[in-house]
Amino acid sequence: PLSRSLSMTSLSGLLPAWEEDELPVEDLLLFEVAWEVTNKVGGIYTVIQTKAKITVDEWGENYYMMGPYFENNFKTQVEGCEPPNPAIRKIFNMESSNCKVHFGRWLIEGSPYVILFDIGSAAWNLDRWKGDLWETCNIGLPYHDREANDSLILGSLIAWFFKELTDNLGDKPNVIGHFHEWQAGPGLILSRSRKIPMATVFTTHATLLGRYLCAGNADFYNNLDKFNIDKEAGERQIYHRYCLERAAVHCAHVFTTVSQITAVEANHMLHRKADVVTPNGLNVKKFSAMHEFQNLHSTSKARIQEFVRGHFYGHLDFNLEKTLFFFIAGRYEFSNKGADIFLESLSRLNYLLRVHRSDVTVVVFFIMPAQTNNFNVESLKGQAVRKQLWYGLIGQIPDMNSILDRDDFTIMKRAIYATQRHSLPPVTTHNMLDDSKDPILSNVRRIGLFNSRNDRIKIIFHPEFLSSTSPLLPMDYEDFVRGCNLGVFPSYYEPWGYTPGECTVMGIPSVTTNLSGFGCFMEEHVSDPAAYGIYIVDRRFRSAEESCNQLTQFMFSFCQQSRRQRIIQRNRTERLSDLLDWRYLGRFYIHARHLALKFVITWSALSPQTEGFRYPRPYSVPPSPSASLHSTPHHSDVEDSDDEPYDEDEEAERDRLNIKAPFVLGAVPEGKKKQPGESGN
Ligand code: G6P
Ligand code: 1S3
Repeated sequence: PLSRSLSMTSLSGLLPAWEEDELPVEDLLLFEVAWEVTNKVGGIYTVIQTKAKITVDEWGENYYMMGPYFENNFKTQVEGCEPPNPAIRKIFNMESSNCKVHFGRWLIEGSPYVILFDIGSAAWNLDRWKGDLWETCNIGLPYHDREANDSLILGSLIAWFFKELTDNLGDKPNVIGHFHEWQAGPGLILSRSRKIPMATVFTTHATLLGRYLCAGNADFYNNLDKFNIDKEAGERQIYHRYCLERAAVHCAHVFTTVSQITAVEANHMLHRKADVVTPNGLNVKKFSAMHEFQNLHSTSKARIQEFVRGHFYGHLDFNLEKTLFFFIAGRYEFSNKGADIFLESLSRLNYLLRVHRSDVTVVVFFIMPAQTNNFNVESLKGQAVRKQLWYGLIGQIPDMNSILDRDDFTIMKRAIYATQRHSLPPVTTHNMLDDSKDPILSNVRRIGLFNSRNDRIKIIFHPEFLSSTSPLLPMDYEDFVRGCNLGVFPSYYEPWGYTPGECTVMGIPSVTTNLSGFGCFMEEHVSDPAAYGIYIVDRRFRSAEESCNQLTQFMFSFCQQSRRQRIIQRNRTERLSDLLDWRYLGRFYIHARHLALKFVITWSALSPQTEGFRYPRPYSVPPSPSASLHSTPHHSDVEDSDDEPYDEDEEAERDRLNIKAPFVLGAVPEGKKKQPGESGN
């Protein structure tokens, strides 16, 4: 049977019981519409791709995703098949030469059904559909905006599909359409204006104006209520897109955003309060052995060390055992992603480590794609020298009886000469197309961190996403993250931000901010986030200067931890994974669907309670209690011995026991319990 009720207790010992009436999903069809279905462009792809499994678990054959058709994506990611549902099959059978629609299973976990519309095949209708849109809501799309035009073609096809479907279905079952982001907006606007009987949800993952205004260096959060939004949109030539976005938001039965902070932003930029906040989750994979992720850290770290040996050949005068790896990764939006304050803080951290005569070195990776002209010779040479040394000298153990052979001396001399170098190890691994104007490189020049011997901070800018087939750093992103010690994401504009969450589920501590959805979520739900390896920089109530100092302090105290403290902290970080698991966060989507359904059918199901909860401070005290501060890992005067026995299971168990008691989701005070449908409406 398709009816299922979720009992969260059965999913994780940490998660509280959650009562919900069964949703008779056999009477419903759920369609999720997004431009990024089978089409990786940005963060929305991660949302729908990772969420698929739990949605299919709940909805089975009644769940469909819809988006644009791209031949290559279809060939590589989708297994074509016939629609099993007769009402949908009927539409496919009647499909005329008007447009091409493709059906299949997306080959990801959960294997959801996908319905993909060939935009090109229907483009000849564009002018007519533009006219329809204008007639319906007075929004005109300029001919040169390809993205907006494509979104209208997709939307018109989707509205047509829903009309046919609901006609075929008659009274039952009912249809829910969940639309993501402005590109899916036209489908929602047209379906509602044509009064198609269906429940609709619209989720925004950022607002168009928010992104534009922040990228333009506006003091965004202090002026949210002061912007003349129509004027701002017009000046940026995005007025029509902004109209589509705003119309979709107001047409939807239920409006959701990915975080509280984006809800506030949307209220100002789009003039509607979010009904539900639907935080982004991940498909968390738990290892059967508890220490597995620590071992993975170790093996991945060894691979990064190998790369660093090559990159710094001739200058490897720092101890790799005392070297930490930090990184920032993501879209190259220099100030939105906080690369600006990160660099400034690194310069201050360098100073602090030097004046404290620290023996710790930090190698910092910037993984942000920029325009390049392949790897640079110096970086490739570094790796070649490392391999030559390894295979030439260490790879083959020399025969002691013939060690004085002339050939051996020659090989040794050549290897040693090869390690001599007259230039500093390069900051960037690639030839940059715009080296002189590149914001990261310009700031590196300003702060003077050129990988010189005296600096404790070394910088490596890898302006391309990582790949396991790279000749330079052959690791995929996940392995790379596992091998690092700290992810640093001090974003200014970040509606959610998956990067620190991805670190968390791999047990890697990270820095985020209280301007990112993820940071606010952690601040709200975890009592002492830093103790769990989530450092939240205050970029909301502090000046840039103060935020820089705070970030510097976070990184400095991280550098002062012993290895043992880092291991403990990683264990704690990993324990927060449950909080980010779709099996838990999926409930907010369920809640949004319930609310939407109430608009179109009489519905007696209880809405799930999604009231607040908090992870308590970890119970266990740090192993080196030299400071009497609370449990945030801190430096001990005497470095812990790395060999000291340490029972991770015991520590985990103590934390677990402690978490259980105060961790009550939906603990609404008596008499204040919400009635079905009350929440958010
Ligand atoms: C994991 C491994 C340990 C290793 C440690 C390195 O915990 O199980 O064997 O020593 O990682 O940690 P670090 O924080 O120094 O990278
Ligand atoms: C958006 O993608 P972005 O990186 O352009 O949506 C993501 C998924 O909801 C979100 O994590 C991110 O903060 C937004 O910015």
